[in-house]
Amino acid sequence: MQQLRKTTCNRDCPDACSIVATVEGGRVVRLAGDPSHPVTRGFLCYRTSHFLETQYSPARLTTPLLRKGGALTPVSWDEALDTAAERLLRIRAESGPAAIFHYRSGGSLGILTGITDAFFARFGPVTVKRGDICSGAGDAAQLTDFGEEDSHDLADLKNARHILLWGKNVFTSSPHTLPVLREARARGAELVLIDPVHHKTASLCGAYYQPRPGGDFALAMAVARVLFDEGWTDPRAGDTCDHLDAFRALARSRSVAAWCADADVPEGAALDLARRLGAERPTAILVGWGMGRRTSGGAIVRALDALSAVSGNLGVPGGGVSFYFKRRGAFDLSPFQGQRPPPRTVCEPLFGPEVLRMSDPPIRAVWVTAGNPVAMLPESGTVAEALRTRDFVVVVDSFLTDTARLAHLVLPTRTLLEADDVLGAYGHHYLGVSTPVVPPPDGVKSDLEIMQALAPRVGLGDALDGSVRAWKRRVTEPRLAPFGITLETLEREPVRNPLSPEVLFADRKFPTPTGRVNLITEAPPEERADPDAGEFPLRLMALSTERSQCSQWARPQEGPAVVTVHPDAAGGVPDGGVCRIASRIGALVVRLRHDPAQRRDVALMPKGGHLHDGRCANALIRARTTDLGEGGALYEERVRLVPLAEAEPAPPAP
Ligand SMILES: Nc1nc2c(c(=O)[nH]1)N[C@H]1C(S)=C(S)[C@@H](COP(=O)(O)OP(=O)(O)OC[C@H]3O[C@@H](n4cnc5c(=O)[nH]c(N)nc54)[C@H](O)[C@@H]3O)O[C@H]1N2
Ligand SMILES: Nc1nc2c(c(=O)[nH]1)N[C@H]1C(S)=C(S)[C@@H](COP(=O)(O)OP(=O)(O)OC[C@H]3O[C@@H](n4cnc5c(=O)[nH]c(N)nc54)[C@H](O)[C@@H]3O)O[C@H]1N2
Ligand code: SF4
Ligand SMILES: [Mo]
Repeated sequence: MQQLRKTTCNRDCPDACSIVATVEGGRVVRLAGDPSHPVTRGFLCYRTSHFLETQYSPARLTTPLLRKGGALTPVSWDEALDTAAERLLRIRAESGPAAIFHYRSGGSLGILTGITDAFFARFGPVTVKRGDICSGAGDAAQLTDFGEEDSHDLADLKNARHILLWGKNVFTSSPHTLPVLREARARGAELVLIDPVHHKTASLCGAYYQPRPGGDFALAMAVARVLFDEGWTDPRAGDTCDHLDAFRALARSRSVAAWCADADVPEGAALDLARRLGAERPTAILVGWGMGRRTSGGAIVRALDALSAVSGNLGVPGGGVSFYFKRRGAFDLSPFQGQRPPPRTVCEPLFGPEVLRMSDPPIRAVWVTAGNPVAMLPESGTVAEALRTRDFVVVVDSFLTDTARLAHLVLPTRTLLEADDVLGAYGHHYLGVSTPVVPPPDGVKSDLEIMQALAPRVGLGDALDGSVRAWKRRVTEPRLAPFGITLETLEREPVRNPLSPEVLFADRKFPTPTGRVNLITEAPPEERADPDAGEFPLRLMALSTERSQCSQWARPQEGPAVVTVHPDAAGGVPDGGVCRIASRIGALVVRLRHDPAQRRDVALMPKGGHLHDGRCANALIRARTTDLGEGGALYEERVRLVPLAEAEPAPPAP
């Protein structure tokens, strides 16, 4: 007999879909989107539609693995947890808790994954990460400008006359925004894409501008200059914004033509965007997450914040500059926080170099929760070296990832279909509950179960005890009960987070120190003539692909990774040909694809390729931070293509 069971997708994705699983004889046989969910609307993305191959993959880990005599060897949970407890206690006793680094990433956005934070806050506090590889620069930009970070309701897009998709690939990275954009367009809204990379989203838009990578700051200044020169700014901007004069002076420090030349767009682009923002508002700016991942990423997002503010699009229906939906806003995270601050932090994008460098005490143990830093953090070779040289590395995952391969202990955990958790979304305001649609295989535990089993072994007693339902209640009900929302309500139907307004800043109050918008007043440092530009003419942009969730591919990958360039940038390598792509720090053999719609100064590659099979873009990318928020400047690395015949010998495997 077939049964339909619902859960919420916990992947690091803006959409947090409601999934309907068809279960037959204890096995999931079909996955579909929930037609009754207002955002999911009955469809799933490629990667989750194809998840059953992963769920039932023979590569799935179902027993703990402990390194013995060099090899990872299956052991019982008792042996695994006793070993973990003994090693962590010994390292803490010998070197102090700062010698232990707990690294948690976004493999599950379930709120209860935070239980690992609770464990290490009590066991230590230990060293934790700071900054954010994903959205550090954009988060810091919005908090600096507005004092708060959230977005207009997705449905508010229907009130917009223009929607600017600024550095955003909705087809790939947030497919459930698409129906809303299509509806807005059907009601007359005009859509514009601004992205150095040509992608399918351009087909949805009436206008498309293709600036140089990072040219957005200059383009935004050109737009601001037109707004001021044409008198299209909001007369109230002086009341709501600090530093209006300095911002105006910055925009006027160069001509529109000079700014546009810097951005590498026609002057008409600035006039067109200014008209939409100023003369024909309301205009919503949807800021993509990718744009912040560059050296000047913080300044770029701050410039867009300023454009929205001075043009009168803040706080009005159909306006706003939406970057991130406050996905944790409905939850009480205090049970995961410790009494004392962590003794020190590792900057996430600099994971490899910092872990190697830290002393007094050195990092001796690393515990990895829901992340694959070897594949996903820049300078993969250095991250791998940092892990390979620690005394004790624990990785909790469902698969033997590039990171798990380097561990001393691998603990098998649940997949998204077995998750038992609550979550919010960063692309809309609905809350969801994950409920296992099938039980996990024997021998597999959730992060909650692992930490609850480890706590008494390290002297934490019952500090983390409680059933998963009790934990779900503990995090949801403090903030939601006042609105009459219980766990049962969330389990019954999609509930919109009542704490997030439909229109952000409608009261024109900003929780900054002055209560006003903090406009940017300085340009990011001029990009000096890049000494590498001659030797490495292309900027490598390793971007999301619909075929995978970061390093979690829907299907196993074979052969060289595909790199896409403009035919003029191919250096004579034919479409479909194999060549080498080289940066200052590494090289990979790749298959080239020609695309005349791309700029001549970029090389595109999927993010998330695995290091052990030579497909990992991060093996080429140096660990560098953004101007604000300690994000990763992931899209700045310069590369060149080298035909195989004249290629230098392959660099040693990392
Ligand atoms: N299929 C799939 N979906 C995913 C993911 C995945 O791996 N696969 N990853 C998920 C994750 S982790 C996140 S954070 C989210 C968001 O994931 P992201 O991949 O960050 O998605 P976007 O917001 O579309 O941002 C990417 C876009 O930013 C553009 N961009 C980069 N640099 C610049 C620039 O200098 N200027 C401008 N104007 N644009 C620029 C890129 O060309 C690209 O089109 O999506 C999630 N969704
Ligand atoms: N070059 C380049 N690098 C990038 C990016 C880029 O655009 N270009 N994008 C960056 C971005 S936006 C992000 S967010 C990061 C993402 O980096 P990561 O968060 O490291 O990404 P994933 O590869 O998805 O790794 C998550 C792991 O968690 C595991 N997992 C899933 N569910 C659970 C669970 O419940 N518990 C535990 N313990 N594990 C679980 C999965 O099996 C998977 O191996 O990568 C960044 N890296
Ligand atoms: S990964 Fe994103 S789009 Fe795909 S099912 Fe999950 S939440 Fe939906
Ligand atoms: Mo991300």
